[in-house]
Amino acid sequence: MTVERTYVMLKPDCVQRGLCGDVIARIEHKGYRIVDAKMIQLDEPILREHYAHLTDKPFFPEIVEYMTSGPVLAMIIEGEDAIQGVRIIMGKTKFEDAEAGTIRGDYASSTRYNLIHGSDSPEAAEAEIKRFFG
Ligand code: IDP
Ligand code: MG
Repeated sequence: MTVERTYVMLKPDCVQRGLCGDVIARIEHKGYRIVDAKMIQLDEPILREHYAHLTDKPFFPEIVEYMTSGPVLAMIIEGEDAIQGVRIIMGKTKFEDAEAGTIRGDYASSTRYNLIHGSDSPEAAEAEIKRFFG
């Protein structure tokens, strides 16, 4: 068990649908705490960095359109094994794999509009916290 910090981002659909309170409650109920939080408006250059593994995909322009459609709530979340733990309560990336009881399984109606980002490794968490919080 290691106390970790992870980068979590509540995406524009989560903010627009008024689901931030529910999603934050799930994160807190899991036992994690918010270390820092801020509303930010993303742009294409930062998305090209953040989603560098996806820039060659045909759907990348749709991700940019989605992720710039409104503000996101950027957060640093801390807790025991928080990187993996947040990924578990988020649910899987693909719409058809996201199980009921997870954030995406309960609220996402497509693979693209899936409400939440969470770092997928310690290396990603460190880079993403630096990217969005300096
Ligand atoms: P993750 O968010 O579960 O880590 P990634 O593969 O890193 O998944 O993808 C980043 C984001 O890009 C997803 O959360 C989703 O919003 C979007 N995305 C991923 N795959 C697809 C796809 O096949 N079609 C449309 N959007 C996608
Ligand atoms: Mg990812």
